[in-house]
Amino acid sequence: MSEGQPLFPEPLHVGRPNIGDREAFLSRVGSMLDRRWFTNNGPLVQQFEHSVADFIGVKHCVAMCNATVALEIASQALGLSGEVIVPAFTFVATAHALQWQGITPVFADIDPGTHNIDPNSVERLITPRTSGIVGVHVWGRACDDAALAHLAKKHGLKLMYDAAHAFGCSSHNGRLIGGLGDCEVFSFHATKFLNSFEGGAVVTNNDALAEKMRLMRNFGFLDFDRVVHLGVNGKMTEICAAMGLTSLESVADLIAINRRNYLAYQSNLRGTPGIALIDYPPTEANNYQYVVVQVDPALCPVGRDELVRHLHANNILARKYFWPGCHRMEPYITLQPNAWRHLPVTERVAQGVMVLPTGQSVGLDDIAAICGLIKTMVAHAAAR
Ligand code: T4K
Repeated sequence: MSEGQPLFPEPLHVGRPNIGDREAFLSRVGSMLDRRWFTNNGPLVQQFEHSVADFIGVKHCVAMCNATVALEIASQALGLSGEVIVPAFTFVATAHALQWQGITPVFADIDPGTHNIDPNSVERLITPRTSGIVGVHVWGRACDDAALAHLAKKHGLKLMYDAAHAFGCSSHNGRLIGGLGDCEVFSFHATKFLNSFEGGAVVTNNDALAEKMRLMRNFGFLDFDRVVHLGVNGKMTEICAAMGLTSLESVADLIAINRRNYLAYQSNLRGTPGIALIDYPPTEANNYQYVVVQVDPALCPVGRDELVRHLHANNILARKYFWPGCHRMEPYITLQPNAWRHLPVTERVAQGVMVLPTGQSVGLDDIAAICGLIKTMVAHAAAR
């Protein structure tokens, strides 16, 4: 690398999509064109739904156009209203899906170890207006379902999970995420572990809830003419299902690549002061889609933001997910100018986290170069 030139000639993104077997995908697209059936619960969507439900071991998978709409439809179907408790440390879609419908997302703090919603914080926020809790399995690590389910039962609340990151991940008892709470919502966005270009799904073991969501995602149509429910257009298209099915066939390979990359980052960065990757506990399955570095300001001589700037200057587009926390985002500052603002753990974690590129398009040489850059920067800062 000569002075002033970036280490990588082309940007290295966090969230570069993974692609399964191209021939299998193109063949599905070919038969879709032959059928002239492009959307509205077509055969590929139905196959995708069955395959996802079987993979996870749940009764129902209701595929949707994206996870944000899936969260909106699920919260309507569950009858959420008033206030719903969510973590502030999440992608803003979790909160927006509620607020968009006039439901107030009440922001809870997180556990510093798991980065997931802290049940103690949740309990303190329950009021007579609370109708539900939405936990988020951040980085695919499972929420403390036992504690959240206990709270939900005790206070008569609905419990839903945003499992956008968590396809192929399990909780501590080894059960794949998807069967917890009243329902769980996956994202199949291009940047997600399992991608269908755009897409999402609600999975549940509740027959009546699944039935209601099927109506709601299709304007409430029961058949050709009868509209029996309020609804929107939340349908997944056939081409998205074709991609989803193809991705599903590659799950084991993609986990292996992500895990290889994660271990390479871990060994390359070992011993760098104040720099540590978050752990994925051996008792839980994970898809390793997120390589999350925690920068400890007490030990690292260079700050997270300076590291990110330097990485960007070298075409490594590290991300500061989920800075600054939803509670510090403009719409919510305006809407909730009160007590929920100071969430110490969320703020500390959001100040210290950066996510690095992984997936199929990132090789071991790339990882060695990225880690080399980080280590050099830390060493130079220590010598200043
Ligand atoms: N709940 C949670 C907890 C979530 O994390 C998300 C989404 C949702 C709900 C909502 O799910 P969806 O409604 O989207 O199904 C990205 C994703 O867009 C977003 O889906 C995801 N979370 C979030 C964590 O990351 P951004 O704004 O950071 O980045 P974006 O979409 O610009 O993509 C990141 C990078 O990936 C780009 O800089 C370039 C690269 N990229 C992206 C796309 C779309 C590609 O190389 N190719 C592509 O096709 O949100």
